[in-house]
Amino acid sequence: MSATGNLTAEIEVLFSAEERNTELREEVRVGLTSTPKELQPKWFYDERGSELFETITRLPVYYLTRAERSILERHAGEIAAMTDATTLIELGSGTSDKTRILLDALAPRRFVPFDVSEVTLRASAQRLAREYPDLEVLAVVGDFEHHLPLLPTNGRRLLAFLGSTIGNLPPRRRALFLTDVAATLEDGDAFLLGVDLVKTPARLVAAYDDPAGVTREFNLNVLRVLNRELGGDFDVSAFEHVARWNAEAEWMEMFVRSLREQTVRLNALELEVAFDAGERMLTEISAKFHLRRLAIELETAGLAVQRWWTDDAGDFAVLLASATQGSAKPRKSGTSCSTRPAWADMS
Ligand code: AVJ
Repeated sequence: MSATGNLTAEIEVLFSAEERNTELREEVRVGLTSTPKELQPKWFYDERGSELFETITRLPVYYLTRAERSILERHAGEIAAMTDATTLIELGSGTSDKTRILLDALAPRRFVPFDVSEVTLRASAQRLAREYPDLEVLAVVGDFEHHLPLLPTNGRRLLAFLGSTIGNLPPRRRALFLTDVAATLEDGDAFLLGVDLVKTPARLVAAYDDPAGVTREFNLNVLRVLNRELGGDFDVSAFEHVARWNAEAEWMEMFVRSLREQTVRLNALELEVAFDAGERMLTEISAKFHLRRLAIELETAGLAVQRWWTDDAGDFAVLLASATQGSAKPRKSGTSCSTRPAWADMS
């Protein structure tokens, strides 16, 4: 335990502004020239997008955050006892709101919030470092589909991925991600996953199309991100928000739909994109799960579910898993691998 409090957070940038811009350009070019058109949901989260998402989490119709929080409040003690982790890593931590429940129960030595959005991450990491003076806060700017192998490895780790963010990944990418998680876990480490469950379409659609129009703003904000970052000239008022349940795939889909025939220019890409009247561009999928099927998916990826909990209504679930026997790597001894950043094996 440190006698002097640690009031500042350290920030490690794995996903630099330059890499991020390169990825943004490549993904937007591919997405806007595909049929049907699509954008990756990670581009929602500029400062305004992160704020809008925060507002969504407080909407009466958006039950996900409240349901997950109630599970964590009820079972954080049990999770702490089962994992005994000294490092809490949170993927896609955003404002690290629900994290406080885990931090209070686990009382880890170190917290590693990990997110693509550098602005949000800096602010929340700084706030947490001040609130928990004995906690070492090492914020990491990264993309969870690329940078898991670069996470710090010392001590027993609890890797948390909450909020049903995993639902943003289509099945193949989800399987790859889970395999990555299993490969990252060392003996004694654990994975805590929050997932939204399949329920009546009416409630799902309501959660993604709120009467106050916050989700609409959140969705259309991605066009403003493209305008600013790629010199685009999207007329945001010429698009509308669409949320629908895809019953076959069992995921929510969000689109922006062009209200008229129009051409949009993206100067940074030297690209002109034509939209038909009524044409939809996919901006997000949010998969909903069945617990038993998900447990099998985890197992296929090399993760064994130890326990799961749901809220009283059965809307949302939190699962605790570890790497399957034999697939978990033995803990590293003192030597550090050269592909890891220096801090990865520091205590
Ligand atoms: C942060 C990806 C979990 O899919 O529910 C909220 C984002 N989109 N409203 C979700 C979101 C529309 C959210 N995730």
